[in-house]
Amino acid sequence: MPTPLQEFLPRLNALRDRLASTSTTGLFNDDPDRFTRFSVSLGSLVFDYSKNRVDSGAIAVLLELADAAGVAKARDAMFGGQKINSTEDRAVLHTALRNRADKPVVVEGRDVMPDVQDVLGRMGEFASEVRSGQFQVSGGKVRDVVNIGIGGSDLGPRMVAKALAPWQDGPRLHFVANIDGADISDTLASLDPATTLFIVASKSFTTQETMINARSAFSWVEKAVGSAAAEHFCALSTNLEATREFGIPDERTFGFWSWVGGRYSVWSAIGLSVMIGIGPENFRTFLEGAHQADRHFQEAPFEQNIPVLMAMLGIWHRNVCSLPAHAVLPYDNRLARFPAWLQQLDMESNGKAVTIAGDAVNYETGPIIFGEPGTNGQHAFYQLIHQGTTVVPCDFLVAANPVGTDVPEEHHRLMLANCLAQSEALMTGRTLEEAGGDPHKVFSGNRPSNTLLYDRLDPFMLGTLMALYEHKVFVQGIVWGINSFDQWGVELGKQLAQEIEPMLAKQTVSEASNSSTGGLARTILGFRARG
Ligand code: G6Q
Repeated sequence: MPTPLQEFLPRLNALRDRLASTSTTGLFNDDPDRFTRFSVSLGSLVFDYSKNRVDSGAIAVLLELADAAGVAKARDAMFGGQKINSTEDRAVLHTALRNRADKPVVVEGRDVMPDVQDVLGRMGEFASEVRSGQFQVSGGKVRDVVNIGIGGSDLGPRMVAKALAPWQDGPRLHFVANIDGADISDTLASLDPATTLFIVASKSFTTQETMINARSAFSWVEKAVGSAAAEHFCALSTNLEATREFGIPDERTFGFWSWVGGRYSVWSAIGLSVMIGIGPENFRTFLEGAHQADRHFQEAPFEQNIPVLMAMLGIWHRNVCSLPAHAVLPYDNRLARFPAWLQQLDMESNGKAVTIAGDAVNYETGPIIFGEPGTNGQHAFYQLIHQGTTVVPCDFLVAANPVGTDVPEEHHRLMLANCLAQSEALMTGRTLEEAGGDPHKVFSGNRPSNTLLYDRLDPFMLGTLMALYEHKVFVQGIVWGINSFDQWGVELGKQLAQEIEPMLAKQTVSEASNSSTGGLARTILGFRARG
């Protein structure tokens, strides 16, 4: 049976072909109110999607598709605690972590909100004690905090910590993720073990990278402070048995639940490093910002619903216009890690080729996500975005006001002008005539973009932005009929690494399954023998 997407594609393709005869600039010329009609506000954020080559007819059909695909029902099932992550038999409830309305959220007959509030309260107390110096490690007040975690236990808190740097008045925050010993060595090189607190962030508490980094950190502290080393550790995990075995007492372990997916976990105990940095109150404001987006997603009609519109424009680009990539371009240096965070959110969630039922899909799913902050990217990969053979839809993110900068206002004004100029250049292009007959200076134009403009990047706005993208990814997963909440694609490599590592340890590669892996392993051993 065809999926709703397959059923709608002929209609959408016809609309695309009809629109191909007009330019996006032409659509603006035809409709002086286009910006007003193709933008939506949420508090002090504006989502402008007017620079996509779509008209109200195309938007209407896309929203009809969202309806037919059952987005509203699926959304209510997620918020309602149903086990929508069917391949792992789990509910998906990161929204409960920021449920500031404190409405009951029932999973298997039990309201999870008291547990959520309890952990948030404990995190708040601990964070306050660390910040005030009431909590002491062997060298006294904590001066540095190192979050050890990877994937979802790293990308969210690391991105948020950088984004909210002006709010940071606690100990300095550091993040170690990579199994490459250079990561932890370089981080520890400038730290004093006596005044450093380590947060071991791992839902499973079995992740190879995190456990080896945690053990190396422990040895480093132990060497300096002896038996007091354990005082320097706390844990964020669902696996109490393993945290205890590591030697971290329950009072310094902050739990969460199976219904919090790794890439959605910054709202849970995994956000502790951020909370220590910016304080519990600002962390709660961050949750409130996300809650605003949750309510908007639940309550706004589809034609005014930012995540639904973002998602369906993405479907238009991916499935109707066959565009393989999507760039996220924050004109905000503190959002430098936002593209990396979004890469995991989007590509791990929607990089799937089978439907929930296990059938192969015969349409495209998640795009390749990439990005860098503007204006840096302008001097790098924007060339391809403007003139390359692949059209790349872009999201521009920008704040009207700078925060916590001590330089002339001109910096921000110039950045804003650049941001607006880029989306305009992508859309309008430059004809051969305008280029003085030089084909190298021609820009095709009609290159689509959205702009997310907000008053300023603060904890509330960051929470809103992140949650809007989470829901966008969710909606697309529903339209594609895939499970956005599992990540089996990360398993095979992990398994093979476990088979390859003993070959390197034993220095014999006879068991290699193919001549490339075997050849590379032998070469590695050769290089290592030479030192
Ligand atoms: C995210 C994934 C993955 C996970 C890491 C770390 O959705 O599940 O990125 O967060 O593999 O896992 P642990 O927190 O269990 O160490």
